[in-house]
Amino acid sequence: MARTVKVAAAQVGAVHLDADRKETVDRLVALLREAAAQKVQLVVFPECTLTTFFPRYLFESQEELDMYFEHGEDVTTSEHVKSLAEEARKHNIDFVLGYAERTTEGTGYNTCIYYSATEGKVVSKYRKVHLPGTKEPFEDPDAINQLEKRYFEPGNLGFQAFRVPGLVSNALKKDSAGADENNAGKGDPILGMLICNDRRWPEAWRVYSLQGVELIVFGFNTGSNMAHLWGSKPMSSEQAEAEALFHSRLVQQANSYMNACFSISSARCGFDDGKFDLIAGSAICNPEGHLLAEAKTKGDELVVAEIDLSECRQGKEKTFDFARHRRIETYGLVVTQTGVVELPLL
Ligand code: CDT
Repeated sequence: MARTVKVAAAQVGAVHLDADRKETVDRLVALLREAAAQKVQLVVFPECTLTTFFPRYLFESQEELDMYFEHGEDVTTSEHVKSLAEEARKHNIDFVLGYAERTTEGTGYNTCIYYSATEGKVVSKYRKVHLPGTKEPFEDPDAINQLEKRYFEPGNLGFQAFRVPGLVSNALKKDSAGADENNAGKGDPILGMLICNDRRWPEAWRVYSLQGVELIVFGFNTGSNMAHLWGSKPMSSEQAEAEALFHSRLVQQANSYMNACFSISSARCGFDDGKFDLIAGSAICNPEGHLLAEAKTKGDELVVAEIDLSECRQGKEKTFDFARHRRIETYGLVVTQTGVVELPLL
């Protein structure tokens, strides 16, 4: 039985340091309206969508830093974001939104939420687990910093997959399911959320796929040339951008295949303040690892595809039937050791 959903990555181009938050949200609303015109059901916005990617800057004052955060428990009721939620309800479109979260206790997280239009509320929240970069800025004044370890705590919500109501018709519900039937792949879609650097860590995808995930969504801010952080050999800025894009596609396609799930990636991209270049390449990928749609620009752009979640069954029941093929007695090091312990010398 087909379980189709029309989905989109809402790629967002340059957002400058002094951008007006309302104007930025208006751009998101415009993308949502375009999605409505194309009968899209789910729109994925990027990581830290509401501001420039501020972890590249060193803020000395807490007050100044706090201007880049959303405060309080529910971002969709905040002054700026509520217009986006209203628009989503009007068109019955779900959305995923990344933002910097300051909790009421004062902790900073790099967060995203899933807003369900049918439910009229946030049904899941995820806080970025893998924070790249450094706590202290580089001494080299020309280096581009990534101070996420300074401004955010690692996410404390784990990788909680969740079912989304209202996206597919005829979803099997627990009241009508037979107790002894195999109901795998028949219920409401199972989703998981990641944020940017998380996409490079196979453990994150695997924890989701062990919960039957059918669609993983994530936003990103990926510098096209971050020589101080990538550790790559010297290359031209064109080569560096091509390489960053290659790795971004590589991890999305490979992990979608190895976990037999669809994925949507959504980029904050373009030249922030005319000098910080972020890659684009927002894309929708199927469970066989093929891209179904990909951004053609480095600006605001809606990347749309219709996906049929029943296509996950092939991988989940054959090549990657975890129950039959995984050998957990051999994987212990993955959860008992963090860094590499190289073998003794011969
Ligand atoms: N935002 C984010 O996580 N960006 C990182 C940049 C790499 S830093 C080495 C990324 O993984 O794309």
